[in-house]
Amino acid sequence: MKLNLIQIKMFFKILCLILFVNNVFVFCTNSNNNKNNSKFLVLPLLLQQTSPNFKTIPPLYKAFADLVKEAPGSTGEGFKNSNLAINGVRGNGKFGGSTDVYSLGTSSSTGYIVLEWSNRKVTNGVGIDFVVYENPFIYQNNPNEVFMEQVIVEVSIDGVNYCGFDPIYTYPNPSVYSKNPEYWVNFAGKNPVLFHEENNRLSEVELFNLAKSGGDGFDLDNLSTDNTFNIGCSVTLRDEIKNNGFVYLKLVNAFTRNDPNTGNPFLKDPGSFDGAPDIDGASARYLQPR
Ligand SMILES: [Ca+2]
Ligand SMILES: [Ca+2]
Ligand SMILES: [Ca+2]
Repeated sequence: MKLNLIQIKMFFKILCLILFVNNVFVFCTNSNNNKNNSKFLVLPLLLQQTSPNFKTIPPLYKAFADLVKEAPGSTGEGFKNSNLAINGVRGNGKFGGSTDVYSLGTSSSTGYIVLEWSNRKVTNGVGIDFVVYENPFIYQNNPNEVFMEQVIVEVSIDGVNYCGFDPIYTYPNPSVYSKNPEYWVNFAGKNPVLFHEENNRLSEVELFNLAKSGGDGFDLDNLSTDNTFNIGCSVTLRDEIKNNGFVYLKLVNAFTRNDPNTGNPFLKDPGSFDGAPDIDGASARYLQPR
């Protein structure tokens, strides 16, 4: 069978995710962690699961973003099907990544997706206001070592001008990658996803208790006026979003942007296959008609 590049990439991504679900470490991780891997033991499982049956039904929860405004990297196939970012969230727990995900592109022209909530806007209430679900997972029971593919999160009213949350990589040597999520401040793609639309259902209140649901929560009270990435932010826009809500949620592959501390792209886990974040979905706690 002839495989094109995307199919080959998808195969390896599925392979990594499936093996990670079983807490087995293979070539898609940093080789330093591979010393005790037993990848051959899981090949029967792999053969059963290399063709995941992606669910395309709408999510049962109204809190989830349900429209894709932009997904320039989407081909509609496999992990490149942007509908997987609005079809419900199917997390795989602390030690495994969901496969119900849209994988962002790796260039600035393909490495993002813009989601919205049909006919509604997300407003600022008490505490976190929305949650982003990527598919990170903990390495070998150590919560300070997480396999992450970081996401820069921005919000907009008009789909043109955005404000973000001032993402900062704070590791003392910014040229060295850290697997510890505490150094990746204000990024998404850090907290494993526990919620699963069918297998770990939660009330809509529990959905915004991150200890129960997982995912990365953001509070519009923390919205920044920073315009480092030339995204159109201003004090006026920041305040308008804080007071009246936003319509569009933009999720950007972090390494398609430069870290202001180094002038080079934000780092990615050297063990990642392509470093591209995988978006399972997004939910909003406070929704109002537009
Ligand atoms: Ca809030
Ligand atoms: Ca990922
Ligand atoms: Ca999904």
